[in-house]
Amino acid sequence: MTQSIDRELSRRGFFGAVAGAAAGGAALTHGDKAHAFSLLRKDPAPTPDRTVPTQCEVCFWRCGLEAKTKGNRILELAGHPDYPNANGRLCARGNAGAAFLQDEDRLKYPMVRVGKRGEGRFERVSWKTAYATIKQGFDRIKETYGPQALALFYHGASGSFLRQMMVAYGSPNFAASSYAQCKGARNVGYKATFGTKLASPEPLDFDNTKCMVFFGSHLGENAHNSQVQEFVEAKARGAKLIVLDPRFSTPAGRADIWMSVRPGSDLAVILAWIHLLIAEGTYDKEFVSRHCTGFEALAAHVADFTPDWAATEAGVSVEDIVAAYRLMRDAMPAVLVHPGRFTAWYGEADTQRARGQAILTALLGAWWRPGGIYRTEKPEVADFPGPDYPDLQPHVDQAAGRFPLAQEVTTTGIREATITGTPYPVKGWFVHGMNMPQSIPNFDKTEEAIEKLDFLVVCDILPMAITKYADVLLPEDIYLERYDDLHLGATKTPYIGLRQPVVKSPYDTRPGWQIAKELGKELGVGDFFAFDTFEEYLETRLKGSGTTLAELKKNGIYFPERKTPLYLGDDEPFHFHTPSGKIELFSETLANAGFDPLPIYKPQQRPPKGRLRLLFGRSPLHSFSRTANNPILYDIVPGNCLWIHPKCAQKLGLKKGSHVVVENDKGNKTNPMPLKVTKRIPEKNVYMYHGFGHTAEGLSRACCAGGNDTALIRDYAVDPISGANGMRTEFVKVRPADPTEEVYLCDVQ
Ligand SMILES: Nc1nc2c(c(=O)[nH]1)N[C@H]1C(S)=C(S)[C@@H](COP(=O)(O)OP(=O)(O)OC[C@H]3O[C@@H](n4cnc5c(=O)[nH]c(N)nc54)[C@H](O)[C@@H]3O)O[C@H]1N2
Ligand SMILES: Nc1nc2c(c(=O)[nH]1)N[C@H]1C(S)=C(S)[C@@H](COP(=O)(O)OP(=O)(O)OC[C@H]3O[C@@H](n4cnc5c(=O)[nH]c(N)nc54)[C@H](O)[C@@H]3O)O[C@H]1N2
Ligand code: SF4
Ligand SMILES: [Mo]
Repeated sequence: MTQSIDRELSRRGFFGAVAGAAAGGAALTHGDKAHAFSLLRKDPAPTPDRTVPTQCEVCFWRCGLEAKTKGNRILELAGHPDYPNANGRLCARGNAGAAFLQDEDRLKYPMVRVGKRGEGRFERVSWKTAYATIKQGFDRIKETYGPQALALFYHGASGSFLRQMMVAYGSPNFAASSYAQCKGARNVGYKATFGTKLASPEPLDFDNTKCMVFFGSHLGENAHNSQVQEFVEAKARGAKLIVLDPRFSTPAGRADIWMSVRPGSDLAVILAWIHLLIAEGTYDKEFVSRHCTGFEALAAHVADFTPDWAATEAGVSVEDIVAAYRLMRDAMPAVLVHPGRFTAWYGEADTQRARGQAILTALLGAWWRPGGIYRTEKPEVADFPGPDYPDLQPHVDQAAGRFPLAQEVTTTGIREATITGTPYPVKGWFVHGMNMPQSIPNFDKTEEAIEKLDFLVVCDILPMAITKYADVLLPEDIYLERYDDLHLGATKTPYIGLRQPVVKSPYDTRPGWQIAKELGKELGVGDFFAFDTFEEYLETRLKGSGTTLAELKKNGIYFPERKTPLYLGDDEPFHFHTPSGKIELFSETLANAGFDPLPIYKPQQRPPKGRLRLLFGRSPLHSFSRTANNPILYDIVPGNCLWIHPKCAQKLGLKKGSHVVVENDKGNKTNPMPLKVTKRIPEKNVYMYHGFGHTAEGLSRACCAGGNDTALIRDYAVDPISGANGMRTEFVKVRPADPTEEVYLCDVQ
């Protein structure tokens, strides 16, 4: 079966894997999996009585959608036609979002712990009791250790109100997994070069590009909706595609040049391209002389980084390196060097690689130029009036003097402080929308930190693994049941978007804003949420914006006039937010902080004998660990397989379709997983989709299905520059599953 899927993927490519499913759920409604959709739709299909525009949050692309409803039931979710991040389509995950409402495993009411922490025994309480219990726990910590001893882990739109609440209460420690475990290194590398971090969606000018360069960025498996659509369109228009990926990924299958680079060697190839642009004098001289500094130093730095050298380092051919260079040269400045998103690969090397990508972009003259990276503008709306926030203590990373260029606090930094008590004790956590056992590496450390806590609050929608450690467990409304704060979109056309309730929660759940407001009042910071209704809050913020809440509720989105040009003007003198005011090829910011000011390539350790490098990526039909239990998505992709090269499989005596266990040297292992033997993954590496192998028994579908990549990642590499956690550093063993071990059947992916 795995093989037929292989064929299916290569035949249909990303159209099949993602965009086909994006076309209004066709893959779900008309395919042989139509039974899954019957969860939502009964025959004969009822006629909707309302269409409500709102936003998806099955991932953080926040696509605009239109929900067709009847009574308190969702009949269909479809892409909003006006939203630039949706273009009238949702990805398969977005289509399946309504199934979260049907999930009987949901958290239904607030609970407090009754057994020992971690035992997972709870009893139902009222919201009032839950708040009072949190107040007691938090106030005790604040009085004994100060407010900095409290920390918030958060990910997702509604977390912003909890952040406000925690900051108002005096905590400087709030961290999202989207920084240290995702795009931290990229943002630091780009900011050091251009003075600005990249927006989400990434400002990629697919409409005008002539050549695209991807490092990883497995679009089509990574299902960021409009980015996949725009990529597909650019390709169809004839734009060239260069893909660096050890694995034959979905875009690799569509590339003009695919280089199966040795993991962690991308920067060697980038340096060779920079070398060629300078040695052959083909870089954009005008752009560089007008906007950049440090060219001489860069030229000296790359003098020895020839294509021959890079080919040996990366394990690719000189011809491919040179041919790719020529494609870029012929297309410049309309070259889209994808900056990447999940860049938590190898630690310091990740900031260095991001610098390399940024410098390459600058030499091609592709920064804020058509066909490269465009300039973003966020629409402005009013703040809701409130008191001044208190002065905050330095957060744990600042107080410890680490990660001088970090743009956010690191999750693992807070965890470290919780374990060691330095630079100061951290005794209370609020975890919102983050399933730490699966998103933060080295769960033993997380568990050790949790044991040291005086108090832990978890707010989630499902009984995920993290919830069993809670002292107080708060159930949030699902995104289709709630308002969130205004969404200020920074695409080519800046926009103000609204998430609004489509249906009412049938349970005793509440939205994040309400939890922050009510709990904030209990904690003595209610003045920060001085609105009676959320509509009042939104209306106040929209004053002077050009639209009103009534309009937004009807249309879902509003486009204020763009004030800044999309591209750099030819004669425009521009002051970049770097120390020199220029694009810094030689980074003063890095030099001043004691780091390499020019991108330094250091080869990664190769797998020792008998070990394979663990690589991982996205299932097109799942988001991280959060969708594994979604009834529809589970039905289609219930778990993951382990990808292995035929030669490695043969050496290990492993057969296609058999079940294997993946282990690290520290005693961590996966559940038995079906083996996918494929040349799409090079020798010495194995690959799996992230987000499976749940251990939470409350997940009636997802529990135990598949392997958990995060469980294997213990020795991650901390980037001293950005604080990000490189997670592709683990070497593993693969063995046949013991015949007595319970296996699950998975016929796909
Ligand atoms: N379906 C779906 N889509 C998603 C998400 C999701 O959960 N589900 N999550 C979204 C989020 S938040 C993020 S951050 C992105 C993540 O997605 P990306 O930003 O695209 O992640 P990458 O790590 O760039 O891409 C994974 C690819 O990197 C390859 N790779 C491994 N090692 C190397 C290497 O050393 N060099 C190179 N060049 N390639 C390598 C792997 O083989 C794999 O094909 O996806 C987003 N889109
Ligand atoms: N090993 C490994 N680790 C990774 C990655 C990887 O590829 N491999 N990817 C990294 C990346 S790129 C990212 S961005 C992060 C993502 O990290 P996380 O955001 O932590 O991802 P999830 O594992 O999906 O956990 C999300 C949690 O939020 C809950 N949730 C979902 N919706 C809501 C809601 O509306 N309200 C509340 N309160 N809770 C909700 C879910 O039930 C789940 O418990 O993970 C990072 N960690
Ligand atoms: S990309 Fe898919 S899952 Fe993510 S917000 Fe858009 S429709 Fe939802
Ligand atoms: Mo991410």
